[in-house]
Amino acid sequence: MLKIYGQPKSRAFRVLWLAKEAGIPYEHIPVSIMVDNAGCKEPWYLELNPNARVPTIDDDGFVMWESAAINLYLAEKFKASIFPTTLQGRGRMLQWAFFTANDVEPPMIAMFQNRVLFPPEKRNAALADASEATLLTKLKILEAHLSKNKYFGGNQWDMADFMVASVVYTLTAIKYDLSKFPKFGAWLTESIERPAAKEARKLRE
Ligand SMILES: N[C@@H](CCC(=O)N[C@@H](CS)C(=O)NCC(=O)O)C(=O)O
Repeated sequence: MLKIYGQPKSRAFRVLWLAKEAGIPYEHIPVSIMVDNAGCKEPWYLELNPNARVPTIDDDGFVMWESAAINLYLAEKFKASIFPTTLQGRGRMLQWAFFTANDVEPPMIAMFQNRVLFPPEKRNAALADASEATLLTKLKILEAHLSKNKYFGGNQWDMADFMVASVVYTLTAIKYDLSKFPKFGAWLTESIERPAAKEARKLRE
């Protein structure tokens, strides 16, 4: 059976959501992070993921890490109904997946770390502000797309939407004000209210 490693309050959430979205049975091993003796630094875990980060999966002996790559692999392997059926659909999915990973996630996480996650004495306010400024330019691009298209996948919510939503979910977790991005805000609410997303979110409570 598929094993998913990583505590739910981490990027492992993205894989747990995908597993529920695609109806994949799995065993969850909630490897800890950012605590003394974190599981992700233990020798047995480093054998699976030398980068000492979560998530990692073990799919009947096939071990993989990097959340976006894992989700694209699992959605295709398990024939998730949201996986695009055309070459263009898959191209579009990859476009949004790479844009999200390369352009949206880094400033979002830097802002999150320096406003919320790090203890107050370790926060860098200037870095948080600069990261937010960059993030806003990327959110404008997402908003502009959704002003002309219902979804990132086109006419229906598909894996392109999943690859964006599973990352920008963090904005809802920190209750980030999205009022300047009404289309994006509405799309994100719709995304995280999907039954699979709700089930995965329960694991974080
Ligand atoms: N690009 C990686 C990033 C993984 C990552 O940074 N995970 C964090 C948790 S959200 C982690 O394991 N942190 C542990 C640490 O930094 O010690 C992915 O998407 O899987």
